[in-house]
Amino acid sequence: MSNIKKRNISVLGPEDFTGITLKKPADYAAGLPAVKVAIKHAFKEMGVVKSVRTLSQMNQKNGFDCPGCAWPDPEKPSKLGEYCENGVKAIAEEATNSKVDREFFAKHSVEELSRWSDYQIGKSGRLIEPMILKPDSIYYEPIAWQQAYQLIADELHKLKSPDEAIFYTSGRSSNEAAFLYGLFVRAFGTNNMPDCSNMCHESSGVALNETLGIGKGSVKLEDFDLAQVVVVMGQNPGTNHPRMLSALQKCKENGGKIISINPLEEAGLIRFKNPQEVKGVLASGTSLTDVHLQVKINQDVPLLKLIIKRLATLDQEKQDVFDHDFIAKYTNGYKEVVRDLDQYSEEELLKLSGVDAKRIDEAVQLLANNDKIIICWAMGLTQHKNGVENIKECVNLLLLKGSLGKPGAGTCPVRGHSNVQGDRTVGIMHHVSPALNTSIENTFGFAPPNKEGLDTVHAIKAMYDKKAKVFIALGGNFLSAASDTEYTGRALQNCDLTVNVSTKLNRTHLVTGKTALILPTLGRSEMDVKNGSHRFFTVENSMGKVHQSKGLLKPASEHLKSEPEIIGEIAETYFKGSHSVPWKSLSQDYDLIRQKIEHVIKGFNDINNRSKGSGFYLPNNVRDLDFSKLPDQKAQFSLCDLPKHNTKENEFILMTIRSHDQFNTTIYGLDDRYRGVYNERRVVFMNLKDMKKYSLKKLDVVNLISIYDDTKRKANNFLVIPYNIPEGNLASYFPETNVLVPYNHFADKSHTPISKSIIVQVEKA
Ligand SMILES: Nc1nc2c(c(=O)[nH]1)N[C@H]1C(S)=C(S)[C@@H](COP(=O)(O)OP(=O)(O)OC[C@H]3O[C@@H](n4cnc5c(=O)[nH]c(N)nc54)[C@H](O)[C@@H]3O)O[C@H]1N2
Ligand SMILES: Nc1nc2c(c(=O)[nH]1)N[C@H]1C(S)=C(S)[C@@H](COP(=O)(O)OP(=O)(O)OC[C@H]3O[C@@H](n4cnc5c(=O)[nH]c(N)nc54)[C@H](O)[C@@H]3O)O[C@H]1N2
Ligand SMILES: [Mo]
Repeated sequence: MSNIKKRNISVLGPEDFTGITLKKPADYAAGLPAVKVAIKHAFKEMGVVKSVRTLSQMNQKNGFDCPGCAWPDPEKPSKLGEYCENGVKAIAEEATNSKVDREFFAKHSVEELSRWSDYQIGKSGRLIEPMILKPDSIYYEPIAWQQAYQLIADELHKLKSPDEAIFYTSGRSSNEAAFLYGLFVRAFGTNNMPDCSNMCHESSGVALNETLGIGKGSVKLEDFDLAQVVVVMGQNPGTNHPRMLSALQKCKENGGKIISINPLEEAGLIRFKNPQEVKGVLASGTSLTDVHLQVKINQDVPLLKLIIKRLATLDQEKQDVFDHDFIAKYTNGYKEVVRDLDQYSEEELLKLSGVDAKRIDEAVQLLANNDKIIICWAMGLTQHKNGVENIKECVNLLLLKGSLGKPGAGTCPVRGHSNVQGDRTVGIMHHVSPALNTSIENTFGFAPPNKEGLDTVHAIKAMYDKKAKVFIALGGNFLSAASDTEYTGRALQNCDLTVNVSTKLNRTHLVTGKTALILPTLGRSEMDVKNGSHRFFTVENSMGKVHQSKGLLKPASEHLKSEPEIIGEIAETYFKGSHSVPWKSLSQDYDLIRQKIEHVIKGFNDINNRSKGSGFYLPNNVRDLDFSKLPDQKAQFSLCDLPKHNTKENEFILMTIRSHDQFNTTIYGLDDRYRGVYNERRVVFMNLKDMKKYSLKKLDVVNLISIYDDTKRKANNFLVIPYNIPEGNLASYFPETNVLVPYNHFADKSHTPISKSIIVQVEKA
């Protein structure tokens, strides 16, 4: 095979500017501009008629679940339809009228396409037929479905060990697809199931499992109506979970208070004009944040320790600040956690946090006087070396206040992808679960492997080291989402075969193994009809509720297959029709898959019926204050160390965040309206004092450089934007900055890449 011509692929893509305009950052979210922008995106991608039809069916009880995020739907969706600006963008992106057909691929080689920006690549349109990139070619060409399945089966059979294959999942897949996929991967013989959540909420899962016995949050949507204090940490709901703002609005209207903890003052947390109410469009809206703690990047642990220390002092005086009955009855480690605080001085913690002392007083007062407290968080806490400890410190606070297992209180890790939580629940996991394995064996008659599989960062290393040779992805955009773009690119290029089951074209289709396959699949909004039956599937939202989703739009092409069908056919072909699992019938009849899910996974009984309407909640031990699975049958306090960075004089800490116009690696547009940046993504937000220190002016061009283990990584061409961000901190968008994140630096225990605290230097270009 050594005479194969090497493709001349650009792994990173272009680094050019697109023509920036700057405005003042916004001081409210949504309102009329959101409606206008949503309509613009919808009409541009889908045309007027399809837009109206599509949006009226989104998040309604008989329609489809918004692919935008995992925030739950209210019991009574609004008459205007329950969606938000960014949900509309997500759906417009999927239901676009543009198509990537065989003529497109005949015209544009992968070499050429790899020089397009993610924005251009995504805007090409929907994938509509299976395509193959042969080893000696730079052009994708059509392939029949059955031939594609056969090729995959042959490559899998060629491997020396099942552990030489990697099976990635992104969180858009339904419970049914994910269950079948996990089943096939285990039947094939490996647990190599890296998942987008490895880069996302894995730190939450680990921390919550160890402290509370379940890797999910405990609150329900209605708890926001009752909460006295909601803390929103390391999360930008105005952009990433806009429908959460309605819940915060309700909390405020009921007298609740909001504390936001974030290095940035995000518009969505300042004020909200609810676009689904007339007054929200016309009037001044609801002010949300009562206390903003402008913490330095990754200094949440010192900040929380300071708050807890202050609360402990107050509790010593009055004995009623902490919930001592709750602590005695339900928890382990209280004394140690309080004693541990003695080693820190308040001055030291305050200085590390970077927060104004007066604001901390206000937050302490709110937390001292109330006990219906919800803590919400997302990537600002999880994507650090100490991501797991960040969350454990939040749990400490909730345990001290007895803010768990009662109305208006609890943990709220706000999930990313619309079914990332469900995929995990039904078995997408690189760890071995003995209970799940036994259950699978009893139901299907084969024994799943008992060896731990590879997560995302270790899967990349295995491919780089040529220990894994086949990469299969059920959704996602592995290359752009993962850390260390150049290293990950090489890893994928080292594979013999890379396969992507996808809706839209992305970079992972262009930076490939020797042979590559694109298998186009139905999107969530599309009608899935087989043998005259209009099939539905189920998803689980961020609060553990399972419900149905039924696509209603005409599919982008008649050649598309559903994810379960594709998985079932691969399995059927691989096992040549002789295996204890009836792959083909499962892949055609989702009711049969659901029956099996019911057998194998706890809490899904009578799923076919119960998932109708608003659906049903899965069991959650924290809601019941049942900690029987944990040591001493108690919830666990944790001793968390302070994060260490040892930055040198000329180094910054960089967080890589989302603009308002993207969904992860899908770039909807080039504006970040709330932060006042238009028509440009290659920007870096910097404190004015730092700009002066380094003699930088607004819109100066700089390169960002990270150095880890003597390896220098560089991202070129970023425009400096003066911004209200703590000194020594920087913010920039991903995926452009993923080239800076070292593949081998990740959170302890959860292995989540350190995408929110990368040490960088800034050089003038
Ligand atoms: N429209 C849209 N919706 C999305 C997505 C999208 O890309 N676009 N992505 C989906 C996915 S997969 C996910 S996981 C979620 C992501 O949702 P978010 O986590 O809200 O997304 P990020 O843009 O990464 O924002 C991180 C926030 O944390 C803050 N932050 C960064 N570092 C720190 C820190 O050290 N401490 C504190 N306290 N704050 C910090 C940043 O300033 C920013 O406000 O959204 C989901 N929904
Ligand atoms: N530096 C940095 N890196 C990050 C992050 C960060 O904050 N900073 N965030 C991380 C996070 S939180 C996450 S979750 C990951 C995201 O990682 P991924 O989930 O891998 O990436 P996405 O961009 O969401 O994937 C988009 C692609 O999914 C495909 N797709 C969309 N809908 C469907 C569907 O219904 N079925 C199928 N089969 N395919 C579909 C489309 O082809 C689209 O191109 O990125 C991570 N990477
Ligand atoms: Mo995510």
